[in-house]
Amino acid sequence: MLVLCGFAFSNYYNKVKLALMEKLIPFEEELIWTGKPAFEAGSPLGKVPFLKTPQGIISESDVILEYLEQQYPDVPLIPRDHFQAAKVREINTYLNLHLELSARSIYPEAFFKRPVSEEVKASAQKNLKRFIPVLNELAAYTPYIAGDQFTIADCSAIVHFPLISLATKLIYGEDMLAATPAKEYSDRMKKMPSMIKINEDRKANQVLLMEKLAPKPA
Ligand SMILES: N[C@@H](CCC(=O)N[C@@H](CS)C(=O)NCC(=O)O)C(=O)O
Repeated sequence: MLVLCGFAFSNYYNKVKLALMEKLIPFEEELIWTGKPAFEAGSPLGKVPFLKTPQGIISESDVILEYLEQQYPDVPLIPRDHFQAAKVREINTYLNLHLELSARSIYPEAFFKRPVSEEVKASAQKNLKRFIPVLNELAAYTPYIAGDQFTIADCSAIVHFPLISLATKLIYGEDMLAATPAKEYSDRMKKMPSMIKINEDRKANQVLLMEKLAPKPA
């Protein structure tokens, strides 16, 4: 049995969880926090998610998705056509490497009351202003982000967009995705049965995470 390790508040964890659920792959979940616990459990950088397989551990969400695709081909999340497959991977890369990673630098202040510098905020805003229109050019939303098939790019978009929206709203006073098709797409996709379950689990885990991060009484 596969074991998805990490915690349900993490968007990267939920990206893999969504792929597992949509591919109808049986799996278990193990709550492991980042840093020392994840490192000691076998994640090379102490990051989550990581996947325990009968053959060993795999880290990095995109690598895990590629493994699932090869090992469990029955419900494909990457088109068979090589060009279409590359276009899906292209959108997926823009979502993770450009959009989410830019927005990630403002999460400490947006979500965890840990101030970030004005330079970091300005740099993230500049990057997002550049990358969001590019994503709009690449994305189809017909009805899925890369076309008529649900793909690994949807697994990224569905979990990243709400965080990017909320973080930019909190830090810049403006949801930078509000005027783009990502908004309507996010509203639609959160009604998927798998996403309803993932969001319930996320909210329950948020309570645990906030308890864990709360300052301990002296
Ligand atoms: N490139 C990684 C990113 C995963 C990631 O950043 N996970 C966060 C939690 S959402 C984490 O582990 N943060 C702790 C750290 O960066 O040390 C992936 O795709 O799996």
